[in-house]
Amino acid sequence: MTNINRREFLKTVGAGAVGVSSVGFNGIASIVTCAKTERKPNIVLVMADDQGWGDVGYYDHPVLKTPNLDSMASEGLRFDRFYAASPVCTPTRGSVLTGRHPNRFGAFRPGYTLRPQELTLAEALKKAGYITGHFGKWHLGSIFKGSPVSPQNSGFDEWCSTPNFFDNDPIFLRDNKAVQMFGESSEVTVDAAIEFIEKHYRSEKPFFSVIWFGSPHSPHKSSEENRDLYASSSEHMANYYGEITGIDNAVGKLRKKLRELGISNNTIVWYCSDNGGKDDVESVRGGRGDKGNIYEGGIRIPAIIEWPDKIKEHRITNVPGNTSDIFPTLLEIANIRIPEKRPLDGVSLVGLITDNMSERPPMGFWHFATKGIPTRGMKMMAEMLENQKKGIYAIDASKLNLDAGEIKNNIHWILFPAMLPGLTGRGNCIVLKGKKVM
Ligand SMILES: [Ca+2]
Repeated sequence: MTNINRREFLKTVGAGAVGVSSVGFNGIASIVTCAKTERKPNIVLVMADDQGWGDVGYYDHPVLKTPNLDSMASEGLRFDRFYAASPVCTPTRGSVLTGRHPNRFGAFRPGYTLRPQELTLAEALKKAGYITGHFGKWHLGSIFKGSPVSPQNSGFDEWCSTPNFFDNDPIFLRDNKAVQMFGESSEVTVDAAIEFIEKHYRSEKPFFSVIWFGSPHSPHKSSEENRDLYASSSEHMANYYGEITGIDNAVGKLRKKLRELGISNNTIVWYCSDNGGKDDVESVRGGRGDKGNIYEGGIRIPAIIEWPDKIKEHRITNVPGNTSDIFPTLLEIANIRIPEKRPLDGVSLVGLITDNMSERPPMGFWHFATKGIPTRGMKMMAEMLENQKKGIYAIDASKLNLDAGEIKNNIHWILFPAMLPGLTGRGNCIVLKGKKVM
């Protein structure tokens, strides 16, 4: 999408936007698309980090217990063939926020960033009247205020986030300050999201909350309590399973809170992982290969949608879908138009929600043979917190305050660091002048 299209969109789409959207929806007369006067559903996206397809209790895992995910799967729509757009973190996460294949937005491996020109799901929903929040792992570029690819400049009103995966007692960035959190990593993340939900659930506006856990990504450091549940397993595996139990407890806390607040019926909770499990654990990967490989083991992931108002009976689908489909599905539900010429790679899965879809167009996956860029998020946040205690603030937000919408006018070509031989830059993109925008 060009900047002009993006800007046009951000100018024109509104809370009351109605009509048939242009994003490749399947043409089924939808019972879930919001009418002009109907309150749009709240939306919560929840994502695990490196959880293998079968690492859940509801697939009869021999050891692992996930009662809350099992309950969600038994009440909502369970996808048995859902895929990550990429077998690694960053590109998959970008696919969620853009509805596009990672090759199209140029995030080929971990540590690449979103392109500032992308139109994100948070921007689209915000423009249509949603209050938006991001919690936990970002891994789409710098999280600092003013960065063109931070949560702030990617459509999120509020965020409590960290650059990459994290363990217990994480340090998050909130209001552009490093904040020491205390507790099990996934529960801490959900607690921050619940704070956001409690603040806004009475608002006239619906909310959009993205909760991206740092578990069960290595190193596996479970809380003692969760690890003890798997005392008969090796210490390594007990830590891995314990981290998934942490996720499960956090999902349970979220679902309980939505019910307590009386908003669960009109809240969509969409759970999935970001890629398949790794081979350093006995993950149930659902096929050949593991994280990083374009085989079932690298891209097939657990996924569930819960939306009691519209998914009244539990169903299991074998129709394939992938993380690029999240964007067009939610835009159709929220009845948001996007510019017709803007290509998306995902398709709306609303037909699966309405039980009126029996197949999906073919999906493409691509292994881009290049190296990732390390994002040592925990180390960066620890250093920042230490400096902050000494009164040293590493980030001068005014120096980073680029307007992503203006980049095309001034700068004509964007390359990402790993595409330049000899450069191993981290953080935001490198910008060169003099060439035409892709
Ligand atoms: Ca991952």
